[in-house]
Amino acid sequence: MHGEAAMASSTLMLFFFLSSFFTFSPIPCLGRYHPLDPLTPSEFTQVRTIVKKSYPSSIHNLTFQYIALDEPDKYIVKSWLSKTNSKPETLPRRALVITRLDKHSHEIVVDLSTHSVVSDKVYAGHGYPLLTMDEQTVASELPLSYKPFINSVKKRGLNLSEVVCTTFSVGWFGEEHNKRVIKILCYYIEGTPNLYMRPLEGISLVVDLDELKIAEYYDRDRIPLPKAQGTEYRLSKQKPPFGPKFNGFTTVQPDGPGFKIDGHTISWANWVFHLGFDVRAGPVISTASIYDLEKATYRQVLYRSFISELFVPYMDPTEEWYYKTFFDAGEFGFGQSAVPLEPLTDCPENAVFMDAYYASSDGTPVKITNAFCIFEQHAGSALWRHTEIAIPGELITEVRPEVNLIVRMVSTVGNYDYVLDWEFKPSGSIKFGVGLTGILEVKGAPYTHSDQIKEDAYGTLLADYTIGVYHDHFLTYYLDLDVDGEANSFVKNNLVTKRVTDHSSPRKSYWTVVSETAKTESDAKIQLGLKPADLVLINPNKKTKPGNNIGYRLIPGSISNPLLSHDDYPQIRGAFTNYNVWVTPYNKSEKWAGGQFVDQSRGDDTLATWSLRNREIENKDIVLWYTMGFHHVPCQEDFPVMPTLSSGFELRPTNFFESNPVLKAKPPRHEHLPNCTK
Ligand SMILES: *[C@@H]1O[C@H](CO)[C@@H](O)[C@H](O)[C@H]1NC(C)=O
Ligand SMILES: *[C@@H]1O[C@H](CO)[C@@H](O)[C@H](O)[C@H]1NC(C)=O
Ligand SMILES: *[C@@H]1O[C@H](CO)[C@@H](O)[C@H](O)[C@H]1NC(C)=O
Ligand SMILES: [Cu+2]
Repeated sequence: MHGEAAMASSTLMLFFFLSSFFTFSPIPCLGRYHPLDPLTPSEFTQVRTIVKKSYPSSIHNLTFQYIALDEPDKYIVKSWLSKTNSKPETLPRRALVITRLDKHSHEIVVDLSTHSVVSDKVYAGHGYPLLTMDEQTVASELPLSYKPFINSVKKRGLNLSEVVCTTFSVGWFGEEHNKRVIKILCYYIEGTPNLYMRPLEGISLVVDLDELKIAEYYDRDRIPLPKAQGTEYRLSKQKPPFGPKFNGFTTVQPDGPGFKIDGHTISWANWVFHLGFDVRAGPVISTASIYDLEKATYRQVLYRSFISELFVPYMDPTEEWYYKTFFDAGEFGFGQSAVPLEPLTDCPENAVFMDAYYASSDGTPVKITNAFCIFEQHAGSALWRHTEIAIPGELITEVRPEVNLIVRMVSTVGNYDYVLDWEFKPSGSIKFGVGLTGILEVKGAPYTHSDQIKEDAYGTLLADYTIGVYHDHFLTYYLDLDVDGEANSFVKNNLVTKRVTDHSSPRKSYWTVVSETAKTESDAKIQLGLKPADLVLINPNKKTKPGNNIGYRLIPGSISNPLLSHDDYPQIRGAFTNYNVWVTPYNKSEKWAGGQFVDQSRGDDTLATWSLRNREIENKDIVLWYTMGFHHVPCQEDFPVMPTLSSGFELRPTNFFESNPVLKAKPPRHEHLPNCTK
């Protein structure tokens, strides 16, 4: 963590915290510790020691595929939060460890307070755990010392020292038996760092991950190598002309940052929430509550939210490409793929940064420096406004400036970069932003002009010998809302056209709201874009003074439904994208929409299969799952690196407050006078 907020001494922090306590009492958490804090480096080391004691390396082949906090039960977290002076030592601290142990997957629960293994189960189902960075690195270097591969490179007249290989999960296509393997494809970096644009198309390898040995090798086609020319993206290597040019810009916060970070708890304006990290999900936002000025108390909104899965199927069914149907969270780890943020470009100058940690495959902690940035964004837009011109002799203009708090992480999964934002608005909205940028995955093809393409090329010709292959990105968010309490219901407020038939009005039609409360899971499966409706999570046990249901509604973002057929293997594994919206009863072990073991999974442990139980969801602790999708038809502007494509969705209070919660928002102080007519 860097920046002013972090430099404050802990006494000073306590003072800040107490002062906010007195302004906004009662603040729902006070103190540095939180039961949902991610594992610390020393806790990772402890876990490693405890597991290695059971399985000494002299006798066992042991790798750690996933280590994370085994989150305490919700009631423990809630009861801890309700006490302002809980001691950290009263918190349960457990870790969930997934290992590969002598070619089996184990799920081990470790208790950190008793230094013991609580349970150890061999996983007998389909699929394999998260791929570690370490095994992928070793696997991708194997070809460089593999004779047949070296010969193939020579035969093409290429230099081995310019070859870089990377790893691709293999998926599942109906095979009865699968070993834990990974595909390796290689690229040429002569004259460019943009390896993805220069595939050695036609060469592929399969590596057995438990043996870390090459299991299969193919050199099938000879396709021209795309040129390095035009693929460079480093500014230092570009040649004139340059442009467009931008003038300098500063953000000044004369009163300092308006938020406080205490451990992993962030409080800002009327919000307080916890920011965690998971090697698989990346950012995890928990126990978000908003202060209600009228009720003079914090009210619960979101218990826990994270990106549960990201499904990215490519649309080329040919031998070299068909398997490319990635699950970026469950296979590659959205957290594991987090990259250090660049101050002043990834985040504005007023941002504060935070590090994150995960465990390497031998269990030692790995630090991601500046994995998160947290900043206030003065949007230069109106939070609300009105100009009143109807009153004779009087002109009223009231405008409140919009200020938001953003938590950002960037996850670079191989070629693609995902910019992930959690944006808190003082109006009570939480916006979930995603920006897609980075480099396309391209296929080498023997074309230099689209006229030469006679059959389906499965993509767009971007440059000589370079096809940007069609694909999708489906991001599935886990949203455990607890709207003003745990027991919630899911309501579809359908907007329905009514005909006026009795000549009571000159009008022939109007629309009205017909509400429908989802009783069971099947009532809540929704493909968006078909019927207009407000989708609201309400607390059926509470009402506003005028009698409306207290709620939060989902304002969807980019709406895309899967186009693969439902019996296609990737879609069976990615069946959780068949609907944009699902609601399930809260179950601590149902977190990963694609299943716990996603690599080579068979779709038997997904949100879609859990939901077949059709459980009751009315007036229960429920979880909302939302999938935001993008169909990506690559275009030339995406080459050689893609300008950010932004989208997002919003959770917005709906009859949650008695009236506009930012009516009395106090504008910030400004240092500079504006440049306008006075
Ligand atoms: C291979 O690399 C060496 C050293 O960088 C260079 O001298 C040689 O010309 C390269 N050969 C080819 C075929 O690019
Ligand atoms: C670990 O795996 C490697 C590769 O399969 C094998 O050669 C070695 O004997 C194994 N070690 C133990 C302790 O089982
Ligand atoms: C929670 O989910 C798991 C996995 O779907 C299931 O096996 C278990 O029975 C569920 N528990 C309850 C109480 O429904
Ligand atoms: Cu894309």
